[in-house]
Amino acid sequence: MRITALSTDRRVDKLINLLVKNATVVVPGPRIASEIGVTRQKVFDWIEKLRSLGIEIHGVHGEGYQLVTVPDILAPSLLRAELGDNPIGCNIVHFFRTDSTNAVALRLAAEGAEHGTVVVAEEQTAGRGRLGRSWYSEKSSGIYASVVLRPPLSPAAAPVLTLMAGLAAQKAVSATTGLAVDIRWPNDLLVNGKKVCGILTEMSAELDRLHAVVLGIGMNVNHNHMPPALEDIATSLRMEVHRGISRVQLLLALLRELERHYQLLLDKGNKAITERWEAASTFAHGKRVRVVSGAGAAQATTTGLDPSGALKIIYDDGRQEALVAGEVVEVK
Ligand code: BT5
Repeated sequence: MRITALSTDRRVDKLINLLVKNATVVVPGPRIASEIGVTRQKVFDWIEKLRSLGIEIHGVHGEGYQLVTVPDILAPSLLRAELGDNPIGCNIVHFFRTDSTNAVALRLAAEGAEHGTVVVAEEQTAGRGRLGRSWYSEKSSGIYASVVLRPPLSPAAAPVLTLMAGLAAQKAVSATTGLAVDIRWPNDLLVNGKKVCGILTEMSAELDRLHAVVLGIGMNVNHNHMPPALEDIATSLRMEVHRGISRVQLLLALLRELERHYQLLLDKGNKAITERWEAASTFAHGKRVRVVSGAGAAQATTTGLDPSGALKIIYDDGRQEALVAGEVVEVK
């Protein structure tokens, strides 16, 4: 696979790894330069780049560099070491900045990227949501990750894969933060009624087979506040728990939960996912919702998932429907 030219230079990853491994000492600049095979000037430039992402690196004049705190950067070397043989995360492509990790992952998938390849970015300039909407992707504050899956399943399995991702994300966030996390169908994570995570599933498929599915996951982690346009509907984990959360630990938890739930789906089938989803979301049963569709908006009550992952609802006028895609908003 050809890794896209703009992804982070592997030598920057080596630099981070070297500093982390020698965190208690000052590492001489010339030693860093020779170990990673670049000039001292380049080392200096990269150190500045890492500092611009909020990583505290102490420079001791004439001696070298030392990390002040454990860096919270989604560097492949820091992540890979913790993931063992899990297929999800077998290959991690990192960007300081990219347009959209989903766009990159779809390109890599078309070039043959293997199952489990993960694309992560510290910042997105064109993060996207569903239906052409955008995803606010502040630098170094969130997790912007896209996972390439190659499921031995038909395109009909796509909705359940999406629910599977929401479930995995919910488990990762609640285990890492201790927060109560709800899932709004199909897969927005809500904390105290506000969105902390959105998931965008995109795919390439033939009639009978999924070639590749890209699960794009955006999480608001360490934002101190949300922009005015989003503050009524969105929040970050830090804003809810009043402390910083390690993005590295949260992403590791997410990738492990994705692996676990993906295996569950393959081994036990849709029901294992839809049952767990129904238990994990207050939106599954008896929720009063407004259903927004091309035809307009109408009020309904939810009555569970059908085996394909569609949300069953009964409209106030008695009509019943199973929603395959679309949007529901809680009516209070
Ligand atoms: C989503 O769309 O919720 C899917 C978002 C997926 C983002 C990830 S980041 C990594 C990967 N690469 C990408 O380019 N995308 C994926 P949707 O359900 O359409 O929600 C979008 C709506 O959520 C927007 O119209 C805003 O109202 C709101 N929104 C935008 N940014 C937000 C944020 N950071 N936090 C919470 N809500 C946000």
